[in-house]
Amino acid sequence: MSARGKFISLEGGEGAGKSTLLAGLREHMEQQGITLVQTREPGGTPIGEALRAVLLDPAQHGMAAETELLLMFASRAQLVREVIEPALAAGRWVLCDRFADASYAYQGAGRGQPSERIAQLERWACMGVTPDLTLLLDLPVATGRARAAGRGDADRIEVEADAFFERVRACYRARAVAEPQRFQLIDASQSPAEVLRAAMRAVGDLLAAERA
Ligand code: Z5A
Repeated sequence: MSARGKFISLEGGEGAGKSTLLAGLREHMEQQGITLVQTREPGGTPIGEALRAVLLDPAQHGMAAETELLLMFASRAQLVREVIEPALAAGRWVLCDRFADASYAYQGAGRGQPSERIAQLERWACMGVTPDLTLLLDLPVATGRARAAGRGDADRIEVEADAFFERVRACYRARAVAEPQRFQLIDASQSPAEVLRAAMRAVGDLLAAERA
């Protein structure tokens, strides 16, 4: 029987460079002989992608914070059961663009939902699945927003004010300080090549621990 796979999540604010990093990291990991499943949140399953469309649709501006939180966890519950847990159990590694930390940052710090409520949902929805490594791409809000601005229409969350994204950033950074074994904070204002190198170092450490 193959060993259980490892779970790596990518987090960060808008325009932090997660998609850019994912492409390079995936290639690097496959060169290391790692069989990989890449997915994203919200989304990653047919049900999750349908929920993502509702969650990010600017026309849904009346969405209550509670509804937003529950839909994020509905997508996550489906992703854990349909994709993440089966992949890990089969010995594959999972690379996920955002996971539960995003709910503490956006729905918790951003929208003001109590973190204990989020923790209860996490216990219920995630079946004990937590990332082995979380790569946090950290950069000033203004820099990330400027990068994302070139992309066209903002989604329902991207239209929030800078203060919302400052709270999101502060929450992510606090979580990284609270869990230094799991988080690797990467300065995302560096060049894409430097960000990739920092991520590869962190993945290399995980791989070395796995092979030891
Ligand atoms: N959300 C939530 O509220 N609660 C939750 O529980 C979850 C999510 C799971 C969708 O996320 C939204 O859902 C998100 C949080 C919320 N809303 N917001 N805001 P998403 O991850 O799909 O979308 P995103 O956060 O908006 O990601 P993004 O803006 O697409 O950013 P990115 O993937 O991190 O960046 P990128 O596309 O790689 O790069 C952006 C641009 O910068 C692009 O032109 C790149 O070429 C450029 N770039 C990238 N890296 C660099 C460097 N190093 N230097 C210079 N330029 C760079």
